Amino acid sequence: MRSTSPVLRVNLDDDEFHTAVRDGLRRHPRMIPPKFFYDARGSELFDLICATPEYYPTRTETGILDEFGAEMVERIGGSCVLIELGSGSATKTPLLLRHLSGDAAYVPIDICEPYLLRSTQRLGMMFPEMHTHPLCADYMHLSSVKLDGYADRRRVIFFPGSSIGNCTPAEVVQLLRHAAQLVGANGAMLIGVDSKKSPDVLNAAYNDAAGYTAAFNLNLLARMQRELGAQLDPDGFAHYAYYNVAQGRIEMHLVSRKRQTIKMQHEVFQFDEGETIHTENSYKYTAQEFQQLARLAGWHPKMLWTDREGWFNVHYLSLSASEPQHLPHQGC
Ligand code: AVI
Repeated sequence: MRSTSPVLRVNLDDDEFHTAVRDGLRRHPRMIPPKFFYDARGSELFDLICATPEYYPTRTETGILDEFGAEMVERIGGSCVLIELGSGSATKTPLLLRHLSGDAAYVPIDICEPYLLRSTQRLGMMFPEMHTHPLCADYMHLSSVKLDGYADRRRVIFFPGSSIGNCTPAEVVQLLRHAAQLVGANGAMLIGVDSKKSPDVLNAAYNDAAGYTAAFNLNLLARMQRELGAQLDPDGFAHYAYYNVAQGRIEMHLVSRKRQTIKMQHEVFQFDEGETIHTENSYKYTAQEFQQLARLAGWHPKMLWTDREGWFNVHYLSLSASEPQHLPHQGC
């Protein structure tokens, strides 16, 4: 019998968007963290980005999970509690869930409640035996997330999509440390990480011809208008994304097309023409670079699955040093 718990809300601060925008616009260079892209409209636009021909990470990781999902579940154990960080529309999750045992449990964690509800319902219909416990929470504050029950089961974090790339390397280590605390000594993690590759491929992925990435970036301004009453000219800013080779990251910015102001709750922010709001970093890592960060956080890299071109890696990390290690696996 299926059991789906109601959505639990944890660690969400309703005023956080306002504080982040105000503080981010006060500083120079200006910066707003990427987690604020994901209101309902932003989440929809992100799904559209994932389906574009230029945005290779989604289809590449999906291919890896499709081909090696059974092997991955052999490593993590079929009766585990699978905790998905940033589950969103959870389109890749069935590629693992279909190999889990009937008594496995699934804990999707996402910041966007409507998305969490929708994907939980869809997965509940696909896997009627599975126990699901959705958590509406910000995984950037994972230390405040506690899981009850299933004390006898192995806890495994599933963190696909290379969302880890939106953290700085220092934040990666911190997040992986908190993830280790959440799963406990016997825990494990499957994490998707986008690789370094040709700047042409990377630049195209963040500048799709259909304009969804631009709309996703600009939606942040629309969200500021809707939720914070910000007075601004949305056409006064342009989407700008480029691969910063030295930093090994895509940077997204909103560039001011003219001299203008944004007014928000009695505060006026002056922009020069060409001045930007830095809205996202998307770091790309070689397998070795990422494994090094994982080790700093106390994890043992045990296995790696990749595609034929080596564009994307799914790492299996364990907290147990004694678990056997395997060579990289290539496919798709
Ligand atoms: C969610 N995250 C991994 C995406 C990325 O590629 O950094 C977000 C994104 N931004 C623009 N396109 C996609």
